Amino acid sequence: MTDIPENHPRYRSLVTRERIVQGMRDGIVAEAGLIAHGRGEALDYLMGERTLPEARKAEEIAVRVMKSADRSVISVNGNTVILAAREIVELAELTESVIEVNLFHRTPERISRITSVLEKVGAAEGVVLGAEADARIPGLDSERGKCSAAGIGNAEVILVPLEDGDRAEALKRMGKIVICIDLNPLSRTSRTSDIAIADEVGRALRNMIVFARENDAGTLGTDWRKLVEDFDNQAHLDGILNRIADRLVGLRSELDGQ
Ligand code: PTJ
Repeated sequence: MTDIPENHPRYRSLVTRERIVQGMRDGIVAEAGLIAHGRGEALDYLMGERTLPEARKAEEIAVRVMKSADRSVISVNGNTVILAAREIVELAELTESVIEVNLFHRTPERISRITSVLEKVGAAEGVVLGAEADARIPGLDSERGKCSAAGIGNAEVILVPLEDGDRAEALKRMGKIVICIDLNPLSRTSRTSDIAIADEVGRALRNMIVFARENDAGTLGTDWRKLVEDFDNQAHLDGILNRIADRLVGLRSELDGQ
């Protein structure tokens, strides 16, 4: 790996890039995952690389929904596991969610490598789903359509970090409640989801872990569906876009003043 000096102004970002690149060399991240990461970085930059208040709110509600639903699933792909494997395992424990590996660029080797990463950071052996592919998401012809009957097939609620829009739409058609983590507030995924968390995946999951630990109110029973119904995802995403627009105007003024 390239040696990055700790005093480099973009140290964290560069180290993260190195991890993603190494993940690709190790056969965990898809090649296209590098491009997806770059797009995410650009959007994160526009947000000021911090959790916006709207995203924090969405994270809190998402945790309450995941904790209260009977069958919630966290769907994992290559980028997610390289960026936040520990967080995935911890959030799954705290919300009693099942973890399922579901890949766009699916190969048995990648499924097995991603599963191993999760097991190395604490997932119990044999509990991570995905390899069996004994069910299908109707209307989704890509490899992402292959899923586990006991996981995504049976889920009430699915958390989908770094998603492509087709699957979010197909999951909605199946009647699932979809929560996405996607830095792009304009993406089809964000617009299709019931609850879109426009935040960096690692940051989002860490915030969600804090909420999950704090939220000892127990389950909300069937009321969690009301919580989802009352969440106005479009208005919420407009709020994120307004923050980005304000930041751009602020940055331009700063530069104009120099
Ligand atoms: O591992 P696989 O085979 O399932 O492939 C995964 C990728 C990511 C290649 C695949 O799902 C893909 O092509 O995704 P897209 O369509 O590029 O969408 C990824 C979305 O995630 C984009 O909207 C990015 O802005 C966003 N994104 C990228 N990095 C992050 C992110 N969102 C949150 N946190 C990030 N670190």
